Amino acid sequence: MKLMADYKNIRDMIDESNSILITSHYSGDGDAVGSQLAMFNYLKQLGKNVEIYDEGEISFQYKFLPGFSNIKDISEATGENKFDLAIVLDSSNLDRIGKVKELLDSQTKIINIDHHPDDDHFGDLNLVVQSASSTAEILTQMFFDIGFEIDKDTATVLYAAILTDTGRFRYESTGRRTMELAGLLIERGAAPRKICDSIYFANSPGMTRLTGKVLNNAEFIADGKVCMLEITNQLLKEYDCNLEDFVGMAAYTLTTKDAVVGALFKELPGGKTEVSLRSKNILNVSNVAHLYGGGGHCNAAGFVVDMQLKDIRLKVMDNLKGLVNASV
Ligand SMILES: [Mn+2]
Repeated sequence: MKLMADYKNIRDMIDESNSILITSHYSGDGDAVGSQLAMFNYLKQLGKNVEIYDEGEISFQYKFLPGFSNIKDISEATGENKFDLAIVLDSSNLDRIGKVKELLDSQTKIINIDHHPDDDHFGDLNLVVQSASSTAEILTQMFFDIGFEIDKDTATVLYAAILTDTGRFRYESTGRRTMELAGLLIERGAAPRKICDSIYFANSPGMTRLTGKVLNNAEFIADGKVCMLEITNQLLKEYDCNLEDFVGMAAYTLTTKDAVVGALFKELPGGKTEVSLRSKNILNVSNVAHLYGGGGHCNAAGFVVDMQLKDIRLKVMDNLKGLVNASV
């Protein structure tokens, strides 16, 4: 079986390494954070020297996760950081790990574990399972298959990662196996209510009010099939909020019955704009994200551009209209 062979090769590469780097895509999401922390626990249990370095702000939503303080920002790395092995999780290509790339040298072997359909197999070993809901699902399956004793903390971070990457067990990618593995994680101590509340029901009052403001300004086009939202710097200041607190906002673009495509525009410092795209059914928003150098999945994708919010908004509006019209 190919999976078992991959597991064995992964273990061999780990055994041959003294110093191991774990990383993921910049501005890590729940899957990135949970998968990294789970891998960290596994390698620690094997007695390895291991460090996690990431680039970019991580949402406050994940800071409650056990072991979160083990994730270091790339700015804290010194020239002395040398790694025999890098385990890159949930990142479809090496550019997406950002500046962490600078910690790799020609001697560093790379294990790539991912579930993105556009993964380009950049590793010396690639465990890419497109049918998996999340990278954490791949890891959970692996840990059970190889007999790694999953403790409560590891179960918690894996469960949180699967929960968030499936949109709370809602996306198409949620299969029977996803639920079975989540169930096994509950058996190992993951607490569904506590984890879900800590991630999704932990807004500050300012965030709740700002959410109301953003929703009040929703724009619907193409007979209500496309919904667009925006968060500007001015609004953030007014409500005393941080941009990274609004990772869940894109989901609101699809809460309306007829809306099948959504876009959330966030104003970034330095005249840049982050665009998050969402869709229902077979409408593929990753094609739109690719137009601007981004990536993602069929139903969830995104990109950052060096353009003012109002300018990129007009362009994306046309792209999304085209996407909806082509599907009629
Ligand atoms: Mn993922």
